[in-house]
Amino acid sequence: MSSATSNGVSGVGAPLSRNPQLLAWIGECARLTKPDRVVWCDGSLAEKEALTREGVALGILIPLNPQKLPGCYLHRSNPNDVARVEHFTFICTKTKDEAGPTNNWMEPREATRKLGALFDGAMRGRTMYVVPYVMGPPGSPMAKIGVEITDSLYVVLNMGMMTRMGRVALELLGDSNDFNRGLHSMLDVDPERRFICHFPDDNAVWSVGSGYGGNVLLGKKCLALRIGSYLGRREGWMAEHMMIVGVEDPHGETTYVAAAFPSACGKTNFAMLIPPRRFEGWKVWTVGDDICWMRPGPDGRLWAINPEAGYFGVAPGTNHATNPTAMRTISKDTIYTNVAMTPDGDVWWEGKDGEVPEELVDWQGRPWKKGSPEKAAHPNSRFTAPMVNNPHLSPHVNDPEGVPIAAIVFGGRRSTTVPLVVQAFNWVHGVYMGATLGSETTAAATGQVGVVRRDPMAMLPFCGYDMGRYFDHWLDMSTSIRDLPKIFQVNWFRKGADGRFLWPGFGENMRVLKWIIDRAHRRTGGWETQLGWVPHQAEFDLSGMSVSLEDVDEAESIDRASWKRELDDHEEFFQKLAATMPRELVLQRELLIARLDRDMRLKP
Ligand code: OXD
Ligand code: MN
Repeated sequence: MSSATSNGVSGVGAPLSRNPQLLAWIGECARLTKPDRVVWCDGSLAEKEALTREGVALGILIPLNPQKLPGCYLHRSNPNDVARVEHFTFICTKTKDEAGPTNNWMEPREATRKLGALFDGAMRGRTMYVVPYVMGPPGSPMAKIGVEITDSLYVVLNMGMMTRMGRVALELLGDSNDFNRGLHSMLDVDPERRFICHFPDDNAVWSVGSGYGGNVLLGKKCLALRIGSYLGRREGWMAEHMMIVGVEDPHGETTYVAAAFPSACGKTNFAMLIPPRRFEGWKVWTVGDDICWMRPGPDGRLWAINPEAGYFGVAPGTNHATNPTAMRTISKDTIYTNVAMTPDGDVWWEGKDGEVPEELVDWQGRPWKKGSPEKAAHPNSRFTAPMVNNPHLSPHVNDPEGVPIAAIVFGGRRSTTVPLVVQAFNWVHGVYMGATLGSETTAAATGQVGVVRRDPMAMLPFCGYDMGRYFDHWLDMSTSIRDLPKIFQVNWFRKGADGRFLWPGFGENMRVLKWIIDRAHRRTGGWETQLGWVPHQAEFDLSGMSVSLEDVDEAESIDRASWKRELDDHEEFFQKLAATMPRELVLQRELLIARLDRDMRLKP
């Protein structure tokens, strides 16, 4: 922090930068929001400690058991504010067409007027924190700078983990005007006065009325995806909702894979996969678990960075079997949001290891007893942890050039229809697979849970412009990448007629990953089916698995009747985007229909 008094945090901070545009904008925001004091965040450890002490004193943070969880705190959000609010999220481009039919649109002047009125005096009696941050490794040609102005101490502490925050950003920025301007106020956390507005033409975001991560950590979904995707199209790169892993084989060769899954489909688990015993000598390194920025490199390959520096993961279901790496990562210096607490100051959530405790304090701070019909932790409760805690963090996570991507994977949560793994015939077909990605909805966003919704490239809530044009950008990218990554579709969630999951998932997904890598390097065969290439039994390593071959076969099966229904659904979705839908994708659908009409042999 720029200046400190006895409690270590208060005082009107002297600016940490002389950048005239930055100072002018901060002045404007202060005149509008009228805070009692302005604090510039420098990203130091002393600042983090002081803010944490203040957070505890104010009841924003509850200290957890320091023996079990050193440096960890619990935060309880307002119960009306526990997930992203897609219906209050707007793209404010000059015309509605630019935002496209899948985004909410607000005319920029109207948005400025409406939110300006809400921001007026919003920080009276509060501190305005100035949070400069870098998305991506400092010095990377792909990195971007943002400054978030916020009245939430929780946001500052989270941004400190999720980004490279503080002086580093101001030094990189220097006198440049090229930074994202993010303004956030919690207001009174009223869902009726909650808006997240993106102004892609101005590289700006205004967020009011929420304190929930996805709505208020403006570097994440707002800058890295919505504004990022818009800038990516303009500047010839890609901002994607993908995790990135490096898979090292026993000879020390590492292959990088990027994978898009809709929210809460196990992307973080996949990014932290531990290979099963059969894969001795193999290692999976996490580069990123949520967001991936990619651009063509001079060598003709597609290079990727993780713009983030931490994990904002879903807690329920995380345990030592599903994600031992995450359990280690979140064992220290972690902020938990909306999980339950045990009497001895440990955390708990549905699907954590061990016995369900007899008594807990639930996510809303109420006493909870074992057997209660209500969930103790909110289904979208989260952990925020710095990536340096990850014991399997890729040694290349800070490489300015990023890592070269050999394969791109699209996955969704589908109990029927979509097979375990399929490789696209080519880039356009792969773009079709991504464009028609569907998933059963989860608790990461407000709304109905468990219905299939089309979520192209897992970007439906995050694409900052018209979706048809976004597909076009994907198709266009193929002209600037000489060595195109191979594209795959996976589904870990297929169920049998009896409702059982057919595939064990988690670490066993390594078997699918290995096939993907072998295919990407053209080292293994496969069967050509109507949907694409699928693993040949002989080339798909299933040894040492407890699952039956019949189940695997069923998980890979293609049912023509369900595919006919699926394709009707694709058509319905494409209709919504008809105005800008690239013709290649419409033709891909027709090709698929024609292939399905033919009796192709699926397996030997
Ligand atoms: C997330 C999400 O928080 O996708 O990553 O909702
Ligand atoms: Mn996400």
